[in-house]
Order: sequence, then structure tokens, then C-alpha cells
Amino acid sequence: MAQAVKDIPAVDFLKIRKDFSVLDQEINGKPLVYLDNAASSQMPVQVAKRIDDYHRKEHANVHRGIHTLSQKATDAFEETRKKVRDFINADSESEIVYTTGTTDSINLVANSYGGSVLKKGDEIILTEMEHHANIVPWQMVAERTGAKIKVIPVTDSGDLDMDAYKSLLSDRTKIVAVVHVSNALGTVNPVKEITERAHEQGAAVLIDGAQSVPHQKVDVQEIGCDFFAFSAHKMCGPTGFGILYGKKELLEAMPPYRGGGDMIDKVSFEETTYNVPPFRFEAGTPPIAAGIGLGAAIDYLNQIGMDNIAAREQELVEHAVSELKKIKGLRFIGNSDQRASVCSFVIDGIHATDIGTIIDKEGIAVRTGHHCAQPILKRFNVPSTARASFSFYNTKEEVDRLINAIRYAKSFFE
Ligand code: C6P
Repeated sequence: MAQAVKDIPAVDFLKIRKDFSVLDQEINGKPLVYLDNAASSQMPVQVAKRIDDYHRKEHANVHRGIHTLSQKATDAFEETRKKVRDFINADSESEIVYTTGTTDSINLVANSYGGSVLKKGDEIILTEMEHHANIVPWQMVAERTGAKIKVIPVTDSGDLDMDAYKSLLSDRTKIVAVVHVSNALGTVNPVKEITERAHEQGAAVLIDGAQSVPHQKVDVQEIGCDFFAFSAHKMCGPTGFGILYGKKELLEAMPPYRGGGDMIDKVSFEETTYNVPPFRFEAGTPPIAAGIGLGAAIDYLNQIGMDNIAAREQELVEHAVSELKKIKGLRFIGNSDQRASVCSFVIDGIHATDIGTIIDKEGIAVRTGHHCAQPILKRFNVPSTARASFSFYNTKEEVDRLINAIRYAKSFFE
């Protein structure tokens, strides 16, 4: 992911920032500095307008009506599937399943794939840095099937211990589920290598891409993974919508996860047969407007270019790291060389919540807490961290305001 700052082409990010009207406001009497992008990114006016237009002019249910308005809504909704296919370089649209977000995507795989292949004594490999969304669904299916969970440990720098991973793999391993970019540490994991090793043992691989897809070019065929999950609301799109990529042959062999309308072929009280993927996994009326919104978000990101976005965010995070390092008593939780746009830290003698509360009064929004990743905080022996997470629409001046506000917060405790 790391890209030299000098490689950034002439993209006018200050002009782009004007698309995000939400940023143009005061919080507690100070200009807002929004550095909680890992929790949810902001939406540009182009995406908001597309969703609004749909509601005003195109709304009807999808996949059901032969009437023109329903056809129009269906076409717009299905257009997103093609955009997602191209955005992550999937082989076909039928590999793109609509879900309500990363959490839903992982639950789908754990229940449908995990529930049908796992047997007593089989093993699922996770990492110590997983978000709860990539832990709890596996614990639930492990309990049901008798499978066991093994965990790849994390080194002091916040990297995966790849030697430990290799020694955990065996012919008992059936699934490896790994986060691409850690929301709590910022570490970018070597998902291609992880996938290759797992495949050597015949295990399937799921990548949690919630924090990678918004920040870098992702190519699922290049990674080689079997499943890949992400959420629209972290990539300039709306809440309530997400994607599960799954290899065609795996999706075709998987049983449905939820029952209802749209996921069936024929229904009778004697026997029900199911639709083909991806529709087999999409029961009920979907979040149509949100799906169309994701399509508009992808158009928006493509217009800027994912490589430009990655380079811009790398510049911001490098500036933040070098300035944060100068603050006495500040310790990074996660200090990998392979870091994406997240800085997670603690400061001696100050609770993270106090940092967050004081700097909020200065208009600065960061997340504090366990970031829904309690095991990795336990690994580093801290109950919570303060986390600044960056997007391409942030500025160096905003990073400087963060640094000043942290120094100000610190002064209360000296
Ligand atoms: N992390 C954060 O502040 P959903 O809620 O389904 O859109 O995404 C869940 C999820 C899964 N994996 C990773 C790596 C994530 O970062 C998240 C969401 C947010 O870090 C909210 S807890």
C-alpha cells in the first residue's frame, strides 16, 4: 500500500473536499475535523443526490414488477453489481452478493459455507487482530459443528506472526478468515501469501476488506481469496449495504442463509427449490436506494482514482505518525511498516476517553474505546486507545490541529 509521496499526481483534493458539505460546519464552536473515517466515511453530494433522485423519480420494488418503473429500479440496482465486479476485479457479476454490510457478509459465509463444510475436529484459523464481526460468527458456527478456532498471534509491532501461521496450518484447517487492514492497528496484512498457504492445505479463505476497499485498489483474483467482505458506508456510500464476493463454484454449492422472496426458484408445501447465486442469498426486498448509492460511490472513487486516494492518505498518515511521535508519553498501538490510514495510540497517565472528550471540544472527532476488537487490545494490555483515521478529503492542516489538540489535552494532566 505504501506509495512515495512524490508519486501523487496533480489531483486537487481541496476542490474534492468541497463535495463533502458535512465537513463544512462548526462543532463546539470550532471547525469540524473529522478523523473517524474508519468508523464511517462521509458521503459526497454526488452520492447523496443519486439516492435522493432515486427516491424522487425511480422508486419501485426490484426483480418483481414487469411495469416500467420496477424495470428501471431493477436496472439501476443491478448496475451496481457490475460496478462492484469491475471495482474489485471479480470474474463475474454472479460472484457479487448484496448484503447489509461486512458483518452480514461474514455471517453469511460462517453460516452457509461454514455450517455445511465444518465437522467436529475441523479447524478455523483467525488472527488476534480481528474485528468482532470476524470472530463471533465463527465462534457460533464452531459451537454448532464442533470445529475449533485457532488464532494467529500478533507481534509487538502489530504484524501477524507468519511463522506461527504456518505452524497452525494443517489438513484439519478448513477455513482461514483474516482482516485485510486492521481497524484497531492500521496494519495491512499479506493476504495474498496467507491465501496461498491456506490453499496449499485445501482450506477456504475469507478476507474482511472493510478497511481496505475504501483506501486502496483491491483485486480479488490477484489475492486469490474465496470470499471477500466489505461495507458501503466506509467508502463514501450509504449505511445498510455491503458486499460479499464469493467464487462462483463455492457460492453455487452453498445452501441459502435466509429464506423468503426472491431467493427461490419454486415453492410448494411439498418441496422448495432455490434460485441461483447471487439471488439465492438475497431474501426479501433489499435496500434498493443504498445499493444504487454504492454504485454512485464507486463512480465517485473511480473518478478520483484508487491509486491517487492511497497515495494521498499515505501522505496524511506519514505526517500524522511523524508528528504524533514527537508527543512525549505517546505510544502507538500498532506500529507496522505496512500501515494504512489509521493511527491508534495511548498516552501515559491519560485515559483514551479523556483525550477523545477534550479534543471533541476542539471540534476534532476521533474514536476512542476498543474499536470492536477487544482481543487485540488485550494483547497490548490496554483497555482502550484513541484512534485517528484518515480519508483523502482530510488535510495536513487538520492533522496539525489534531496534534495541537492532543498537546492541549495532555496539558490538563501535567
Ligand atoms: N469497524 C470501526 O470503527 P460493519 O459494521 O458491518 O459495516 O463493519 C464491521 C467491521 C468489520 N471489520 C472491520 C475490520 C471493521 O473495521 C468493521 C467496522 C468500525 O472500526 C465500526 S466498529
